Amino acid sequence: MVWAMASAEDDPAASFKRQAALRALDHVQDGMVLGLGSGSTAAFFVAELGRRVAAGLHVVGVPTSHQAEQLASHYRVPLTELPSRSNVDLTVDGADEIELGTLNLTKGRGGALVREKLVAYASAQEIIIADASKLVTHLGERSAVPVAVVQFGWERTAHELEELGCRAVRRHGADGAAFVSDDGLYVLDCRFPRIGDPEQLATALKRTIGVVEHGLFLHMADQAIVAGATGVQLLERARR
Ligand code: A5P
Repeated sequence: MVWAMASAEDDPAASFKRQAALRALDHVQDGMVLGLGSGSTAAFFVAELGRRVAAGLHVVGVPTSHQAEQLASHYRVPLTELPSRSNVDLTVDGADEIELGTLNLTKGRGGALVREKLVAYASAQEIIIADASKLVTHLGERSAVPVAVVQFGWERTAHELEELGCRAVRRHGADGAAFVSDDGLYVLDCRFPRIGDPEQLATALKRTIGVVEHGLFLHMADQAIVAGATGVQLLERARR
């Protein structure tokens, strides 16, 4: 199944998502290896990329999920594996929260956080595309932190995570069954009342046995293209 493309009619934010995605195409150059993000905003990017490939642009994509892979194939964007040594030139992906200033992110509402982080980490440049509702002052304001865990012993892992101060809820799909990621993992949505120190939390999450990866993406985004009622803005990560 190909990722359902939202229209402005059924998603009021869809036109903003599309505007941000189209602006990201300005950063694509012939010959690039591109990380292809997952989610409804990244889907607009992949669709437009496909049109440009059909018009003669030469790029090769590294998909961050089965859905991104299917969508890219649908639009005939050539694909490759994540390179073992060289970098991905540029990744364009969505996010659930973008912290103003740092451009730290929460990601993973679509459950693709493990591959998204692998590709982001391998990328020379990461651009996040989003509608303005994703901007936050502090991570955790609007989203839980998704945490991908192995299925075995997940309730014990959830308990360990709750010891860090959150409520950890196993994600379910629309059919009511437990959601299982592309890599066969459960996702626990961890709602923290407040994330005071994202670095410390990221370290604690990573240290928890049973956790494969978490949805805090710290110091990974270089730029964010954010579209809203006042137009499209390019945000740069504040360097420390
Ligand atoms: C996928 O796992 C996520 O990280 C998405 O990138 C994120 O949820 C943004 O999705 P939308 O563009 O659909 O809001």
